[in-house]
This record gives sequence, structure tokens and C-alpha cells, in this order.
Amino acid sequence: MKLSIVEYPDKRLREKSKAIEKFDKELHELLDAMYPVMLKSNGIGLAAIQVAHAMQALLINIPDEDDEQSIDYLIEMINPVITHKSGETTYQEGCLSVPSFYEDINRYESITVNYQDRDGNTKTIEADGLMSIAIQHEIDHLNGILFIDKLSYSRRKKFEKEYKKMQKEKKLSKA
Ligand code: Y12
Ligand code: CO
Repeated sequence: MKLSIVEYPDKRLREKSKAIEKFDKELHELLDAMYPVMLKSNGIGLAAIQVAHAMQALLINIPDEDDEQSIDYLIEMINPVITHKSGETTYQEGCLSVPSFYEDINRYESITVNYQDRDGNTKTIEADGLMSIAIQHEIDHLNGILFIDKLSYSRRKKFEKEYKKMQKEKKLSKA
């Protein structure tokens, strides 16, 4: 399966992803194909909609203490639902669908999430720190929400201007 990352302002990023009912070979092939796409782009989180599949599936792969990313720590979440949230935290976020842009975003500090694994088994995870932030960022994707939507009006305006300029430069350098 050949996948590529959908980049803002592509409208597909605004789609609401559908709940997954079949935990079959097709789902497994999608998840298997998403992992190398995420790693190759230096990502630590990726939602299926970012590779043009509007399905409630996401990957999280937080690096270890030595900053190494290992498949042993890969979490695949299907149909995730946040059941508890508490506290507040701020982190400078980035997104593979909004390349080269990072901004401080406020999130819940700690969350509890119910989800299914690739075989449909029900799981619960309690997360805080970077894991909590990454899960919230990826669940937003499933609802068509991007981290840039959380910026203040003035920051968003600045972003749109900078992003357009960067896209123009990218286009020119490819021509
Ligand atoms: C904390 C905050 C946000 C998340 C969501 C997952 N986000 C990412 O994995 C973002 C990755 C990313 C990687 C980039 O590429 C490089 O650094 C080489 C990048 O820069 C460019 O595209 C040029 C931007 C974002 C999880 C946890
Ligand atoms: Co993202």
C-alpha cells in the first residue's frame, strides 16, 4: 500500500473519520503501511486521515530516554475515546500535515483513553506528559481538528501568512 502525507490546507484533513468495525487484513495493511511513513518523516504520531484514510485509527510512537524510536513502544489505537481528563499543560507542537511549523498549544495534562487494538480487543490507557499530548493531538485529527485551529486569531493570521510564503518558496525551488 503506497501512502503519502496529506498537507494543510488540503480539505481532506477536515473530514470526520469513521468508526472502524472490521478488524481485518485491510486494516492491518493500512496500519503496517502507516508506520514507515511516520518514521521516515520523523513523526511520533500519525492519524489515518493524514494518509487520506478517514478511519478512526492512529499511531503513537514516543521515543525512549535515549531518543530512540522503537516499534516495541508503538501504540495503535482504533476508535479511541477520552473518558477522563484533568489538569493543564502547554507544549510546542508540530504536525506532519503542517510541516515546519511549531507552536505552543494548551492541552489536558492527564487523560484516560478507551480504545481497541488492531484485533478489536478493548484497551484502556492512562497517559500524561508527551504521550497524553500526542494522543490528544491525534484524536483531534479524527475529528477534523488541527493544532493550528487552537491558535489565537492573531497567531493564526501570522501562521497563514508564513505558511503561504513557505509553500510558494517550496514550489519555486521544485520548478
Ligand atoms: C507532541 C506534539 C505533537 C504530536 C503530534 C505528532 N506530531 C509529529 O509527529 C510531528 C512531527 C514533525 C516532524 C518534522 O520533521 C522533522 O523534524 C524532520 C517536522 O518538520 C518538517 O516537516 C520540516 C514537523 C513535524 C505529538 C507530541
Ligand atoms: Co498532526
